[in-house]
Amino acid sequence: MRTGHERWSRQSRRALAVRVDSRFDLQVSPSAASAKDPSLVTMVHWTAEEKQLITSLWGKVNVEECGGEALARLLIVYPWTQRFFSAFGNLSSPTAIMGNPKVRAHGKKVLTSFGDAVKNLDNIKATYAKLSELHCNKLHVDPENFRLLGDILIIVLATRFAKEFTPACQAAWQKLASVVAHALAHQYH
Ligand code: HEG
Repeated sequence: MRTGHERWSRQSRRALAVRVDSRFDLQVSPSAASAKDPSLVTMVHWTAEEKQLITSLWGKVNVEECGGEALARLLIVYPWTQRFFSAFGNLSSPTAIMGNPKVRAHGKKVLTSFGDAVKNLDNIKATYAKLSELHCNKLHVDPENFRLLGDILIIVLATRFAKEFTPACQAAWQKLASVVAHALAHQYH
């Protein structure tokens, strides 16, 4: 009889393999076929299970609480990201950041926008075309920060929804975060 831990590690190794595969898929360079149809370069396939895992968890997410927490944690753990938010007032300590209403409001905005990906899983690149342009050309946000925020969001969700956050759910969300980061980085050259 396998222990719970062993079972979990087996599942999580499988989940990790899926995650690595999906990242690999996203990084394919343009081939002859995709040169004819550029949309093929970033075409992402979602299984019915992945879609279900993503949408059912999303239905429970409070965008203000989770978005506020994710953005606050980004600003705390990776303090260089604070430079984009100099107009947000007091960011002088973790407590100040966690209690800053502008951080919370912006986190809500960001996570609400993340919800557009959930609603448009088959069309994420087009969904973020304008935002990518904004983050690239106007805000000059390093795209690495999209990946960092995605990872933090997964930690927030995994902590708040510990029961539902199975390895398969984790893998589906990791893939989604990766696709969103990729779509937002699309306008960068
Ligand atoms: Mg960005 C504005 C979404 C990551 C820095 N971000 C916005 C807006 C949206 C958005 C919807 C408002 C756009 C508008 O006013 O038209 N951001 C968004 C998503 C993600 C993301 C979906 C990643 C999942 N943003 C992100 C990161 C940083 C950042 C990682 C910086 C570390 N965003 C940023 C800044 C603004 C926005 C500085 C403008 C804030 C303002 O001045 O109101």
